[in-house]
Amino acid sequence: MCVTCGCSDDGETKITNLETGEAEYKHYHHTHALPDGTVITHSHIEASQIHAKIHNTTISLEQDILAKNNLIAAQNRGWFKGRNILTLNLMSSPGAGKTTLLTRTINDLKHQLSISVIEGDQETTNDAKKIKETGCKVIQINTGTGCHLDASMIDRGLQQLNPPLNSVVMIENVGNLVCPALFDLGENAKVVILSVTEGEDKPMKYPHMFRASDIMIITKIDLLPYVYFDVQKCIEYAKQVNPKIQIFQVSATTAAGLENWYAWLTEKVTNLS
Ligand SMILES: Nc1nc2c(ncn2[C@@H]2O[C@H](COP(=O)(O)OP(=O)(O)OP(=O)(O)O)[C@@H](O)[C@H]2O)c(=O)[nH]1
Ligand SMILES: [Mg+2]
Repeated sequence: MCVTCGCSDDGETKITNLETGEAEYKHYHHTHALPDGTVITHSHIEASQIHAKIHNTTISLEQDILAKNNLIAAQNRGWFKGRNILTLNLMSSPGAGKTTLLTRTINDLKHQLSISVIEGDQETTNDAKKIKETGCKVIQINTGTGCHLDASMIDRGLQQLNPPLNSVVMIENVGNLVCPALFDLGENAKVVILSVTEGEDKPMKYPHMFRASDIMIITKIDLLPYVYFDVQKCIEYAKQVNPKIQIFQVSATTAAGLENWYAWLTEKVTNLS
């Protein structure tokens, strides 16, 4: 269950290795202990049913889910650190431009950085196929009914991806401006991507995502002449919810502003070791 929106991620998750074409399925079973000692083990259970059974222990269930996730995220973080791998968690609403920015970044930096990708979507391997065309290693995680990636999915995905030492792993999260903010994956930094077609008020409306993020990339700036989007106001709103957030303005199609994003990325890789 997602602790943010309550949607069910208790179903089947599929990890497809784009190198081999092999798919691995994992069926999630969750076990929760209630204060009276009762243990609920469930799969394919709707969040509403869980809430009905244990409605006054919802908070401890949320803490249970997040604590378990944080533990695995810490293990992932150690795994990345031991291999000197920089990992970024890219999040945005659906269609903001994550895959387009990723493919452009990989193509532009492929002679400087070794980048592998974990793609997260509810269904299809479309994005992983686009990434594969760049020639880099990629796996696709399909979350089915789930609305975000979690640390255990990344843990299993890494076994398939097997990224090289001293490299970069980019995680494209499921398109969703709410739930992914809550789930630590063991990444070095969270990057929120906001396109100019979404409106400048999004940092105020979805503050958790912008508060959790280290970087905000305002993208599709080539469309600014055609949409009402006040860049300065957007920056102001983002800084209000997160004064430390670092901001880039780019277009993945015209390449405007990409040099600043690339400079940040390469510096981050250099300072990792
Ligand atoms: N004009 C313009 N269009 C862009 C830019 N970046 C992405 N797009 C377009 O926006 C649409 C969505 O881009 P994607 O990269 O698929 O977005 P996404 O965030 O990966 O989408 P999901 O994975 O479905 O959440 C596509 O039609 C892209 O061509 C940009 O910088 N400028
Ligand atoms: Mg995508």
